[in-house]
Amino acid sequence: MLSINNRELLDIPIKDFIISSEKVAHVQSGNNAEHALLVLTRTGYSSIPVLDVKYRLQGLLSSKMITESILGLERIEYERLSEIKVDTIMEKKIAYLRVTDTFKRALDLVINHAFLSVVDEEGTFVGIMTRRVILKQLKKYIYMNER
Ligand code: 2BA
Repeated sequence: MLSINNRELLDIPIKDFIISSEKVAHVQSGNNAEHALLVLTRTGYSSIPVLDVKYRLQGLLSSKMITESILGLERIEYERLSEIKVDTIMEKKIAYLRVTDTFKRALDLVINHAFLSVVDEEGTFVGIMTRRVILKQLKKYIYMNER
């Protein structure tokens, strides 16, 4: 059985593992669904953070949320995309991290979320922590302690 000092890893602050905001694709809550779909399609990500004009985290938007919003009875009503605002279709109740959180909280949350937005004390978006980054750190730590 693997014997590692769990606390050592779990207590590490997440600060060093954040993908900074400049590298993260996002949309603004006031954008329309057409623009949002363009961003999601161009970047290839299935869901991205929604921010307000002051860069505060507002929610999460996925292509599925957009498709559902234009689903008519018999057809997909693409012509409605430009009328729909992101803040009316985004997920508002989302899990997120604070910059001061530890690896343990990120690990707990990432089981159900592919990525977590990270905010500072004022709620300003500073970046994301992805499942990939968390798994990489976990793998590194396990391999290091195996030797
Ligand atoms: P997904 O878009 O569903 O992507 C799932 C995984 O597929 C990603 O895991 C990554 O390994 C790979 N992948 C998808 N699109 C990629 C791309 N354009 N370039 C490189 N690899 C890509 P993670 O890296 O753990 O990301 C988890 C989730 O975090 C992503 O889910 C996406 O929703 C979000 N994400 C990651 N990086 C982002 C960024 N720079 N901007 C916005 N959202 C991002």
